[in-house]
Amino acid sequence: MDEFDIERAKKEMQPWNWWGIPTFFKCPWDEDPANCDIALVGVPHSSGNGSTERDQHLAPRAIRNTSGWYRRAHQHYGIVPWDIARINDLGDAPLPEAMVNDISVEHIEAYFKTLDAAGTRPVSVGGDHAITGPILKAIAGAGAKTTGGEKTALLHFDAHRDDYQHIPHWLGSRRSAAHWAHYTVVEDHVDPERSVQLGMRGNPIKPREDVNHSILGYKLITADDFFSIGIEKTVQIIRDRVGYAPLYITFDLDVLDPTEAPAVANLEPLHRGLRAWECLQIFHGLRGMNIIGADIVCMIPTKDTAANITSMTAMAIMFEFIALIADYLNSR
Ligand SMILES: [Mn+2]
Repeated sequence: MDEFDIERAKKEMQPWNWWGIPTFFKCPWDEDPANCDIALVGVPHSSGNGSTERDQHLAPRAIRNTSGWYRRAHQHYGIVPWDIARINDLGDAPLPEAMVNDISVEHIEAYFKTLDAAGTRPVSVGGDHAITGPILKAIAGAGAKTTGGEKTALLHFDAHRDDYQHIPHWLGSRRSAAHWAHYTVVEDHVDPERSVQLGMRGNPIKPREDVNHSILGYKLITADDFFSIGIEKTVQIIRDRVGYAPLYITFDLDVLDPTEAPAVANLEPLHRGLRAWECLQIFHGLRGMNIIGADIVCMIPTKDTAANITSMTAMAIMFEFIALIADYLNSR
């Protein structure tokens, strides 16, 4: 046997899922946001939603594990994201007071401000939906470098509206997973006139007056609306509404039908949810848009199937967001 070149062998092994350290998509681990165009970030935060099980902080670890399988080219766009953009795993947002939601959201905001200052675009894995408020505050609105101080458009996939201005607190949290879609509008980080909430369904805790519209100004496309108007019309509504504004995407996995994503925090059974492939068609319809960041939230890996289907679906969605941003950056 010739001399074994160990360093070369390590490079050859690097793409294989079961070999080495499981970073997101086996990207380099580099905590400096200045070193990447797209920042893959875990936000292991679980104290923003006390209405259900709280193992949502375990999702970044689960998706790091499954995503190694999926370091792929994007066939539909004809790109290899890892080759056309600098994409690193930055690790996790530090949460030294993880049990206290309203302090943790401030820590999340401070962390994401370092990404904003570096000019990188985050694709994050929660955590519960309380993480989206501080991310939006850090990267959009007055003082944000990412949007040049402008508000962002928001595309919000969810079974729930998370806009509970009429609930003063959620088990003590005032910036919870149920409040973020409200306070980011009234504090001028999100422009509701350019934003869409998509996929809402099921029964609320109390009957709402504004069942088919948003008094905050969002365009609301309920799951039933979506099933009647279809994918193409939905994409057209989103593109017309967002226009050339910067766009942030937040994806609560409970928008998916529970048959495809069982391991989520607030399951909505009986009422039909979106299929993963329908979401995929919508993502493809967003190609070319100025997507400044995205997150995937509300996964509880301890409830997943033996085949980790929710984790696999979540990481495939994460890949789509990475590909959309890499493709946009590459086409500028
Ligand atoms: Mn939800």
